[in-house]
Amino acid sequence: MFFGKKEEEEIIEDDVWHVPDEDEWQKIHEHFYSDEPEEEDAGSEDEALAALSSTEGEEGTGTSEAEAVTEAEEKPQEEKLSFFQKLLRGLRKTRDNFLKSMDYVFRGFSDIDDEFYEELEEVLIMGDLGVRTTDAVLENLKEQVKEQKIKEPMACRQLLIDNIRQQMDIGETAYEFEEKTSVVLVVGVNGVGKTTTIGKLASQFKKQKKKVMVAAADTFRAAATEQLTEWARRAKVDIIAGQEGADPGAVVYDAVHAAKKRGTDILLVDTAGRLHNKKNLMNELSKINRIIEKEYPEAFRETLIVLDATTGQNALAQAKEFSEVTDVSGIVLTKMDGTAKGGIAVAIQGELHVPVKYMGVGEKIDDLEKFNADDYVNALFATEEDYNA
Ligand SMILES: Nc1nc2c(ncn2[C@@H]2O[C@H](COP(=O)(O)OP(=O)(O)OP(=O)(O)O)[C@@H](O)[C@H]2O)c(=O)[nH]1
Ligand SMILES: [Mg+2]
Repeated sequence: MFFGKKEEEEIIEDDVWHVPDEDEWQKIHEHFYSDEPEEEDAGSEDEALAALSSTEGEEGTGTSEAEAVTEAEEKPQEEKLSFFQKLLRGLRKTRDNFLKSMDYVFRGFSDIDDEFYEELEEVLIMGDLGVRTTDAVLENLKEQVKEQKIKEPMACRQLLIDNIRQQMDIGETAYEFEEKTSVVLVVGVNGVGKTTTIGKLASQFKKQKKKVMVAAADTFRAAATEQLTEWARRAKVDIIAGQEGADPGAVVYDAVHAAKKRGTDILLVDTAGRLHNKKNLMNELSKINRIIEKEYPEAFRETLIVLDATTGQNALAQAKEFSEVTDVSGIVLTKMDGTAKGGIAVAIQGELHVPVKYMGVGEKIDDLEKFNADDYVNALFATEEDYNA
């Protein structure tokens, strides 16, 4: 069977489905035609299809497939993992790559010489720690090796780990917004996981008995509002949305007033990741910011930038660009499951000094964890026993 033009037309004719956009087609295509071995996650096929289900309006006219998926998703996950286990699972690829090549260097050299440091530098850069962070880590390490007169490469392994930990140390991460009446603006380029993260956050806050509202200020694509509506339904929270092409500022205005009226604790605002050009995108964010400041000055403000960990150094560049136009107060690193570029978390905290506050470890509603730099470093250098435990 080929999922080509003919089927596309049939799907479009059937009003249960909306027209899949490029990403969705790609997802379907990858799913059905990928040569990769099947993932363990049996729900993913239905999820790919559920992503296409139309759920316009508050009544939720989802298809039966979508409902089945939602029900499955709402069931508590069979396997309850501890935070550290989830972290270990998420960082497996990063750790495998990173630690193996690092230990290869430690074992492969009998002296601490320039060549040893060069090899180590390469490993850190390949692990996506970034040039600046790598330089800082190695500089400290060299000093300590000199001071402590260390001769054995293996003896500086722990020092290296401690230095990486130190790079990530930017003080206690504050989650003040979770306890206040707040507006959380979620920004980032397209496809990084903004909408998914909002769904996950909404669900977590709702479970903590908070009054949560989401605002679909990504009006650039029709599917964006539908997608957020589906997440709002799963998380059982209120949603404020406009028509496709509506002014995102107007949606935010409505949402802010609705939030005030309904006594909402946390308003999560989804924004467009793709606009005609960067200038438009940045102007739109400034406008949204002005509206929130003017209409809701008493609200606590949080701006989370969502970054896709699989993009490595690009993620760092995106964070820098957004920081130029808006006050970014925290970072959400998504897709930490299955990436070998998890080292980017070190580069981000080390260079930007903005805390990574959450980390996405999968596509499901519960796959979002608060980020803890210490646990992260421990997971990155965890032993095989930790993994097999
Ligand atoms: N594996 C994995 N996939 C994720 C994670 N977070 C999001 N995704 C997937 O990434 C894709 C894009 O997520 P969205 O939430 O639509 O991203 P977005 O930033 O809202 O995208 P635009 O609205 O197009 O700008 C979806 O297929 C999500 O399921 C994560 O932590 N892990
Ligand atoms: Mg989105």
